[in-house]
Amino acid sequence: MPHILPPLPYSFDALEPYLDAKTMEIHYSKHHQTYCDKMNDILTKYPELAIENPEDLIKRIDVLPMDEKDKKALKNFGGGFINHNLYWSIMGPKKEVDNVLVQEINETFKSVDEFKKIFTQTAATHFGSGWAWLVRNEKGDLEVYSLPNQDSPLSKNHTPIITLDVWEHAYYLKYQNRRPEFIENWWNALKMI
Ligand code: MN3
Repeated sequence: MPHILPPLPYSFDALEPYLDAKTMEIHYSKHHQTYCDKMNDILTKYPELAIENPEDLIKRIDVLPMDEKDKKALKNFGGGFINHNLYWSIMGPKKEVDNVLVQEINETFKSVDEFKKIFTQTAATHFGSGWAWLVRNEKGDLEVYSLPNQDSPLSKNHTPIITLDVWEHAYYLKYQNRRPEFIENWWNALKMI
């Protein structure tokens, strides 16, 4: 069965003025849809993998029994599919603060503000296309880093918690080259902290 995009959990304009409706519409219905379609195209050659959860495929991408070219494409398009699913799900027009996460952030980074500073710096200075991540690493600790392209922390055996898309398509229409301004505004759209 081909995979389909989960519905966006809010309207395109729900995150205005931080993320504008036009960017949201193009990002979800063009960029994200394309990742989904291209992932499905690759998986038609591998019916035994196509029935699996894409997260599980990305977790063991390095050892999947696939042609190397297809594997690289699945890493990009399957990664793009799951990364955007997470991205839409952690944002919302209303704060739904996760107090357990906030407490753990306080313990790990001293304060939410200090965490935001580190994450913002990581996202702002990532060179080129990619994502900034807050993950739980293999030791169970919180960690912040960025990854290029559509790479997923799942492939490092880490669990993604918060992520920010810093591909230009995520902000260019509204913010042009002002990635730091986009990031500062984006914190208002993140619902859990
Ligand atoms: Mn994107």
